[in-house]
Parts: sequence; C-alpha cells; structure tokens
Amino acid sequence: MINLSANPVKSMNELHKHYPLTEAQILQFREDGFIKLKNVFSKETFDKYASTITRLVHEANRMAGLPMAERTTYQKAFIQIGNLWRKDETAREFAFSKRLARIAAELMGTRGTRMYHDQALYKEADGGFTPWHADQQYWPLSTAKSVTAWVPFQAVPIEMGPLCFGKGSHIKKIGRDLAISDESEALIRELIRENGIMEVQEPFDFGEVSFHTGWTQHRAGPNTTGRPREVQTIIYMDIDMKLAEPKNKNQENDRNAFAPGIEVGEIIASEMNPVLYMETPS
Ligand SMILES: O=C(O)CCC(=O)C(=O)O
Repeated sequence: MINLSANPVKSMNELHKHYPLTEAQILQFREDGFIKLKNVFSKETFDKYASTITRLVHEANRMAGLPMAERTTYQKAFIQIGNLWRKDETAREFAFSKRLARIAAELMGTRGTRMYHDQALYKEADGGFTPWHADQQYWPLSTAKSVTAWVPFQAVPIEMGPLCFGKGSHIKKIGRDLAISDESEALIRELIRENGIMEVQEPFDFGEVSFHTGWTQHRAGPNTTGRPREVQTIIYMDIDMKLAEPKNKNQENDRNAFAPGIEVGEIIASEMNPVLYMETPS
C-alpha cells in the first residue's frame, strides 16, 4: 500500500543533510556527557522509517505473551532488538543517516564514525524502569570515543520513560563495572547522590534526539501512558577505534557479535562496522 503521507524526497534529504552544531553545544556535550537536540527529524522522515522498524521489532519480539509480572527487571524495561540494519533495507537506510553520523563525529571530535551496532528499545505500554548503567561496561573499546543516538519516534513525556542522564557522570568514573540490574540501579543511584551529580530527566519533543557517551550514567523511568515508547538507537564509535581486551563476559559477547575476526589492538573494521561518516579533507 502506498503511504500518501510520506514524502520520500524530503525525508531522504533530511536523513543525510548537515545538522549544524554550535561550538557551545559541542563543549556542553563534552562537559555533560550528553546533549538533547531539537528538530533533528520531522514527521516525513518518521513516516518513512518508523513503521518498518516497529514491524521488525514485533516480528523478533521473544517477550510477547510473557506477563510483566513474570519478567526480570531487564525484560520489563524494553523489547530490545539489535542489528536491524542487517535485516531490512529500510532499517539500513535509517541507520546510515549521515545527519546522525556526522553529529556523532562532531560531538566526539573524530574524523569519522563507524557503526558499532543499532538496536531498537521499545518500552511497552506498561513497561518498567531502565536501571542506571553506563553502556561501555558492555563494549570492548580502546577509548571513550563512542556515542549513542537515542531517537524516539514520538514525543516522550515524563510518564513514558524518557532517557535520564547523570550530568558529568562520564568524567567521575563511577559504577563502571556494573551491568544493567537491580544492583546497578541501587548502587549507581547512591554514587550519583554521593558525588553530587545532577539527574537530568526532561520530556522529549517530537523530532528531538539525544546523544550520550559510552561512559555517561543513564536510566529511564517506567512507561505508564498505556502507549508504547518507540525508540531506535544507533551506536557510533570513532572511525579509528581499536579493539580492547574484553574485561568481562558482556564484552566477550560483544566482541563476537560486533567485531568478528578482529584481533585485540586492531581497528574495529569488520563487516559489522561500516563507515557511516567521514570528514572530507578541506
Ligand atoms: O531506552 C532506554 O530505556 C534505555 C536506553 C539506553 O540505555 C541506551 O540507549 O543506552
């Protein structure tokens, strides 16, 4: 069926068009460990891509039918479906957005970005909270030059569980060895309080996208709206990122999944890590 509301030319242009950042925004990101940017995408773009991503999420959802009361905290937090860019041409087009990849490079201060992976994080209508954690606990990366774009396909009011960030927590080096769990929620909450870190939890407007570093502590509240919180994320790394010796089981798993055939110390340039943006020399 033809989607009459979709405007393929506008959405394609927007997906790849430069989104200018100010110096102040880049500095703010580096100090705070996150930034929220308004009007990154419009309805035309989401009309083109969101329904495909939602369909892929539902097709792959292994939690369907399992009541919330019988799930773990992690399972209650979201339906998590990764590598959509490998499964579908439309999802791939979205993940290859030059607009997002260039923002990521400029925030990190790198000459380009590679894909680490993409993953949809759909918080169901009655989904639970996402515990405090820092993503890089899971990632065998040699530097901190990694960033996640968190792209909600609708506005996210507080009651829907927008991402909440520990401002400057990436610099404090707290709670870095804790995987997502009830334990990470309790211990990191305490560390955030002890270190006087400000929690920034704000609603997201339609089209607003956040970027956070791999070491920024973050969480999300439960979804009490009765509507799903549909979010696609794309995780970028420095184009020159090297593989570090995995420090835990999660990092071993990630190495196998997202850096197949790469030796420790080599640039992570497997078939799973296409270049998504590269600066053109001036
Ligand atoms: O969407 C969520 O609830 C959590 C997202 C998250 O942890 C991430 O994107 O790194």
